[in-house]
Amino acid sequence: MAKIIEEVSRTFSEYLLIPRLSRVEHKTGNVSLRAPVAKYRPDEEESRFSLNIPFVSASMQSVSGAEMAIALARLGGLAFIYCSQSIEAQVAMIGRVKSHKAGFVPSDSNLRPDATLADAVALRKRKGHSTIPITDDGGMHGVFLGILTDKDYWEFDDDLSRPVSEFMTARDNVILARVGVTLHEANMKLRQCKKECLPILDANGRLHSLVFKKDYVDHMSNPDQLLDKEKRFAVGAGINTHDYKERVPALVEAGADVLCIDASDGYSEFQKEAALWIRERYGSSVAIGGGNIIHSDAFRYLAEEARLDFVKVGIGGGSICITREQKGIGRGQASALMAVAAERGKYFKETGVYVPICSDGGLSNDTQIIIALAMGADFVMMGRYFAMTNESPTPRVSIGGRVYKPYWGEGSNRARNWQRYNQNDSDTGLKFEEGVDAYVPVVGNVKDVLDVTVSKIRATMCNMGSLTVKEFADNAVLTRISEQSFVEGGTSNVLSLEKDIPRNV
Ligand code: MZP
Repeated sequence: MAKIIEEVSRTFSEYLLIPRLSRVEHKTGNVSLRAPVAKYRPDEEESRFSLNIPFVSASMQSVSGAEMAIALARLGGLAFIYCSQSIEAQVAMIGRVKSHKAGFVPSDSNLRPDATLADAVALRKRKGHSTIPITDDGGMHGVFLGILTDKDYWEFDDDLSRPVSEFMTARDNVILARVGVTLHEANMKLRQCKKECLPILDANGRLHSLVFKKDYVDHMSNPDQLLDKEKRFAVGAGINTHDYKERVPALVEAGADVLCIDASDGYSEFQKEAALWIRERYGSSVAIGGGNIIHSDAFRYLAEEARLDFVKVGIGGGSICITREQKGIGRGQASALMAVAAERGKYFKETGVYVPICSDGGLSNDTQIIIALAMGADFVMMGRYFAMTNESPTPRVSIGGRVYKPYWGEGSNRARNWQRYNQNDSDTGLKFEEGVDAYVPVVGNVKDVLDVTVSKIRATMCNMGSLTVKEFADNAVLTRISEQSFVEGGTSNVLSLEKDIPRNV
């Protein structure tokens, strides 16, 4: 006979936090939002991979492209570039993130000296780089002859058919450094010489890389940036259980730092097979997550048998998701998260291994993010939240005088990501939709919205007498609220300027 879980399935909005004693050290500036992603033994080591803020963007076509990944890594979070595209296209996006900023950047916009100014203008427009090294063969490691920037020519006045050699600053007049110089030394040279870009040459005069002042400025103004060992932005990649044997090697080669098996229901042998295959080949060099799950047995399975680094929680709660309606599977996100967090706690006591949990989907405001962290999520994955920002990969559309962006589920006919829903090999194609095609209002840049969310989390953590995300979850005392106390939490007996008073009054 079917087993019924007596406890009602609950959502985040049914809970509030009770403040704990705030001590003098509980100031927002002292709060750390670092969050582990890879499992670890807290008594002996640090997590192999941690976020500087507990946010990752969903592996979705309408959310996580290269621009989102760059914006999030700059702030300390991580994007999971979607896998519902060809391996080549996904690898190219990872490549764009990895080449975006690094201490020593291999130049991918170069020309031969006999190329024309028109070629330089076209290259600048195509790649977006205004600094173009001129090398003997036009290659990124050719013999360095000079440098051309957009300050060296006037696009609408100069004769575009002239060779770039006539406009470039020739090698003898360029400030250079040799391979072996440290990043600090290179930056100091830029400062001393009041330059924007420093070409680094090898012993044979070949171009090795470029160091930019703007990267240093960017680094200093975003101290939480999430970087890999080579000081490139960190990036995650979604994978599926169908083509991982081809996709994963290409993604790892391209520099993906974290992989996540993207499946609507992750309690499966397909997921275990994929995870173990990757682990066998790459050991612990790349962090591997999986899911999604909503109960304790599934956590055990993925942590113990599939040996995943982190586990994602949530089925059917996503803003564009209709899985609960279509298939009758799912669980209130708060109940799912608490069940998995409790099992994670037991697993930790038994083994000493802490497996991070990500709460994925259904977070529709900052309060819910805060409650998710309090209930034991180490970090949260969001789709809608990021789809609304300028950096999501979709075009802006004006509807009725307001600006929106399209946002669609991976299980919609538009995305046709059948690999996320049918994990077995024989079953291909999307037979029915589990997601919808929708619009969301545009709210601004990722930085603008995250700054506000982060400020609220820091403030709440101080109210809860906590300085780390882990302490916050350990200290959290939550209360269930009635519908009436929910109403009480809003404004009462006043006229709201936004809702109640017509604009022309
Ligand atoms: P949300 O942040 O928009 O509420 O939810 C995003 C999450 O919904 C994703 O991370 C993913 O787990 C899930 N998702 C993506 N597509 C669908 C679908 O088409 C979906 N049903 O449920």
